[in-house]
Amino acid sequence: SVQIEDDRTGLSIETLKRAFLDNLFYIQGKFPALASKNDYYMALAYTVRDRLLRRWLNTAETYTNTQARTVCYLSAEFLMGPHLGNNLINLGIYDQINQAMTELGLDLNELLQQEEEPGLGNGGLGRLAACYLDSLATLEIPALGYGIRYEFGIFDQEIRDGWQVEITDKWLRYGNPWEIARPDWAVEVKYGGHTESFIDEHGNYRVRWVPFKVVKGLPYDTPILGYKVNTANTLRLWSAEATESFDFGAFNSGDYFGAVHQKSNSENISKVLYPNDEQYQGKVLRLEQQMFFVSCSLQDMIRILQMQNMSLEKFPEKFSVQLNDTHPAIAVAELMRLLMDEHGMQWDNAWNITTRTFGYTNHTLLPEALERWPLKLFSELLPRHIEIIYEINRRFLDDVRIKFPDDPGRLSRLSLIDESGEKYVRMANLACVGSSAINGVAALHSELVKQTVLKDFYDMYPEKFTNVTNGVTPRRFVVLSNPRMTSLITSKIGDNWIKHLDELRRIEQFADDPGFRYEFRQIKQAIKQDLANHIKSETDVEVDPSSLFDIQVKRIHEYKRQHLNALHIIHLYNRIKANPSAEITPRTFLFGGKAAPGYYMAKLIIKFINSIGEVVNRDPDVAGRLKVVFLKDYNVKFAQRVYPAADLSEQISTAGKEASGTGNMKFSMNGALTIGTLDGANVEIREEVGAENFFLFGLTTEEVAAKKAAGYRPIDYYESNNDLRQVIDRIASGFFSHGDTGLFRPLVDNLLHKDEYLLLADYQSYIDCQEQVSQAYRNWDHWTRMSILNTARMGKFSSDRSIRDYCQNIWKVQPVPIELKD
Ligand code: 26W
Repeated sequence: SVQIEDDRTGLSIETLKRAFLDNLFYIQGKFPALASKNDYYMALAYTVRDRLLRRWLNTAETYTNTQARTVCYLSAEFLMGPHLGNNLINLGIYDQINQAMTELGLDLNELLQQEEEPGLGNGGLGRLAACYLDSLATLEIPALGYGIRYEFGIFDQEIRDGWQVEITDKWLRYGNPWEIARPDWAVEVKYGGHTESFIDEHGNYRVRWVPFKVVKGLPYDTPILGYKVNTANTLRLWSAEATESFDFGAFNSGDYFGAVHQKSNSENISKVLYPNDEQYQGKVLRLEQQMFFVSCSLQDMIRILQMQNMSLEKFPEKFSVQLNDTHPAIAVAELMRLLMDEHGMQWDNAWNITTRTFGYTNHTLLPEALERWPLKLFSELLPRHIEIIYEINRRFLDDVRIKFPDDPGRLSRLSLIDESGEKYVRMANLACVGSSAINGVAALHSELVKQTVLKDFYDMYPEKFTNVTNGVTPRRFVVLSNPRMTSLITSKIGDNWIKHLDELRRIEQFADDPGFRYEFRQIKQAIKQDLANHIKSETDVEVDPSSLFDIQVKRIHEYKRQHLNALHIIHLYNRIKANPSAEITPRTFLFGGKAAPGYYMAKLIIKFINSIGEVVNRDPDVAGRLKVVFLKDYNVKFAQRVYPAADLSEQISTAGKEASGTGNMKFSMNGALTIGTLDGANVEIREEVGAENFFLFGLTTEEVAAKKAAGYRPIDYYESNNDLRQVIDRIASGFFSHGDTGLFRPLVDNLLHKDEYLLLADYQSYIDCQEQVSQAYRNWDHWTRMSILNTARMGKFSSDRSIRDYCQNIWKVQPVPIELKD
């Protein structure tokens, strides 16, 4: 008899084609003849989603039946990137789908490009959350990601006349095939108003909160499939809506306009992602967002617990809740409120449950990034939470007094309320007191956390502090983005390395094999050629794929020092101008990254790079040896193209400023060599790949601190270094700004008279190190050897290792394998 495969689960090429055409007809409502590229993308996305639903539902059922201990990752940002390609890889059906599309006369790559990525994050912190969800699912750990379903994610960046222009990101324009709304599980969140105390029927003191407004949170679920396992966890993002009950009154009293106004006001809460990275701004809407997703998520956890007939006392056994930076730190007060006010628990019991539940990850030491809310604003929006915070603080400071008697300075530094001037609520302090584990994101960073921003908390609770070095997922950032290198590696050592990245060590032996080196280099060349074609079509600039691809892609920030990279370009340019036949290793300088819309200096740096490119790219003396390109709208989709094409990865932050970095890992996994400072995870990358395979320069964290303490004078470097002076003078002269000496003056003045990030102090060391890079690249065979060794030794930086660390040391949670029933 003829076996017909099910249209929604079958994996044969014939079934995949039939299912695809069926979805095109019944979901998109199109015949192939009239279908757009987007219709095809949607039909394919639904075909893939169908194939993962069985895993998703079985996973949910298993977790429910086994009452499995679950990780809840609370994050204001999830920078997921496109789902389609990743799901094909994790389902293990990439090749089948590719063939099915080819047989239908379609190009899978084109369809993949069609996906509008959910850019619900700014940079490192949001992308880390996404990598962690991938690894949690791959390691079969029960986990939920909780966040906000922003209607507008990070802005799209355009470049006009060299300047950044922000365009709203309408990622939901054509619908989102990966999410399913769950209106049954909507919850309500309260804001404003006042509190009233009363004595309940058991004679207990209780508080009732009478809010000014109530907003509904509607959950949207996206499946997060692990790599070649049956586990499909959930990313649950909350969308804000008006509550029916709330606008009903106004509607009935004839205030139609008021009712609709109130409704759109509520929906503002999940409207847009704040585009600031490492720069805190005390905006009420931002606090409303934080409270919104935190309260929705905690209520959801309580619902899950109760649905499984578990007592509230079991909360910390059922859930381990991780706070991704302080953005969700209000959870400490909100869980206390839910347990006491909504579920009648007493303080001591509620506090015990709360502190056993949370862990807090710190992602930055920059003082301007530390969240603190003006007390007045906070109290008006969250009148009940401020009462709870005062009580937490009162009890906490009593503990401090006992441990450190007669130390008023310490008390005021540790207090949850900053009372040194205008009063503020300090969110990092709340996170520290309310959590049982506190971690930094790289070894160096975790040490600095203990010695600087959280020093007093370290003195108070040393046992809470630990390190978990960041990692990235090799599924997205190697397998999906670099299929050619993936096949080469797999042809030598099999494909176990994809789940056990340490096994990449087994390609070390091939670093000595000339044939392997040749193939490795050919692949890098081919990928560079692809990127060159892309650059040509996007910018009309021609870049030479045999030149050294020197790449810096990340958010634009003074501490990341994109302008130090720019100074090096000008140095090389000056050398050519002084001697047009100078021996210069041909280089292509590529930049990408967004600046916070209100960050003037970062936007000027973008203009600066584009202006250098305008001059350098057309100067006949340069004769194509140097090219400078700023690629607009750097995002996950583009990142996947860029990492595999790099020869050199720029990780040049001032030592002590970059908490970890994760781009550094993605580059190195793809065989780029790093030029970098001893900062963040660079330190550990260098340890792993070997000092001889890493280009190190610059001051150490201690040297930076010492130099600043001694009264750093950048102008001294300018005056004593001829080469540096010529570089700065060339900028100041208006050479890169059509003679306008004013355009870059803020940049130049800042460097000469302030230079907070010590570019001038590190300048010569950077230039010398870049010269070594240029020399090394001339011996391409040796370079390729170093490149192979970088890839081979990056096992530590798989996010699987990071997640194992979290599971063992912080979350105390174990895998729950999923069996597939129908
Ligand atoms: C309140 C404003 C604000 C917004 C975002 C302050 C701080 C942030 C983030 C914490 C910034 C961020 O993304 N930090 C990066 O986190 C990565 C993941 O741990 C690290 O690799 C980066 O070094 C760190 O800059």
